[in-house]
Amino acid sequence: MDFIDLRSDTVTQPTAEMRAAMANAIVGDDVYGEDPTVNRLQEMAATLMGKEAGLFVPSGTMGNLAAVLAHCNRGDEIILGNKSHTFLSEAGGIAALGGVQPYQVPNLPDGTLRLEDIRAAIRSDDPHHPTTRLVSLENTHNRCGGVAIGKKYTETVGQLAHEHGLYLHLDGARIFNAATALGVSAAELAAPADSVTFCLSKGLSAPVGSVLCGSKEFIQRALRIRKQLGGGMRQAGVLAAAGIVALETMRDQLEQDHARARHLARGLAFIPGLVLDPGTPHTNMVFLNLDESVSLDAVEVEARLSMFGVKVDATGPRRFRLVLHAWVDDAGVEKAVAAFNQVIQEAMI
Ligand code: TLP
Repeated sequence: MDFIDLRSDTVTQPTAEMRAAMANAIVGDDVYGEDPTVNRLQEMAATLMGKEAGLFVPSGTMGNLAAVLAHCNRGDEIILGNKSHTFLSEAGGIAALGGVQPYQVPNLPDGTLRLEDIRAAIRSDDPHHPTTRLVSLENTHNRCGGVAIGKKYTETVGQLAHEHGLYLHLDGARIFNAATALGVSAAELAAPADSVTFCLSKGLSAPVGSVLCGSKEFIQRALRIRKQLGGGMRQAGVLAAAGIVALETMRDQLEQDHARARHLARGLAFIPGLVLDPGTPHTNMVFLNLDESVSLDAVEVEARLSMFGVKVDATGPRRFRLVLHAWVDDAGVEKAVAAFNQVIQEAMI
């Protein structure tokens, strides 16, 4: 069966053009800095982010981890949202591998952190305290509905951080979705941040990889940390080649994904028993809950939908996140709505 896979945009596969570029990539040993394709991707990425330099890493998780470790010493503290991916879904790497303590402040529904909460979290200079070193934001914000965060807010947080001698990191895994939704460039969104990670292997459909960008001096430090983490890859140009095609050809696709997310939300909104989050979708993610009239929980609904060829991820006992991407077309959206309709109707009390 051909599945419609709405679990994540990480399930996207390389396009034919990417596969051709991978097969023909000119490569070298990237640990020696000699892979021309990796170097080209890093330059492209840095330009798109408005930063001096870029570093190709195997994953968004390693990009964020290398950034935190390059900014912080052991025993330092990072201020980040309690719904941030780095806090919730990166296996505690910053603490386990970097000795960096996370200070979580509540994420508001729009993905932001209250400025007064950030201010209150900054430690005074006291030998009892860890040293606050870094603030981290996420854009788009995954757990907060895939919401895009405006550049004004990021500028304000950047200013606040810098006034206190702190750095600002941006987990921009889906920064191109944010840029598309807001009608600004990714570089504008990343400008206030000292470092930014973005992913090639989500909506941009590359098979592997993310790029961490920042100043030359920062990237030099991150390069050593990537090596410590075992992320120094050799002929990585075969992967970077797909990343270059992703940046060249897939950014325009994101608008289409957002339109399909709206289309999906409109279809699901008519199904009794489903309650969509207010304002969803902000970008390529639709969030919804099952109300009490549905006799099944989310895991049971997930299992039944899969029998109709629709894969979804239950993100709570009665909650779903549905993610649109280049591998779901209009017919896929219709198929998903029809499958939900059938499964939910059969489960009405
Ligand atoms: N997110 C994945 C899962 O881990 C939840 C997904 O399906 O959305 N930052 C953000 C905001 C992310 O959403 C993700 C991946 C990452 C970082 C990590 O990227 P990878 O998976 O490449 O390590």
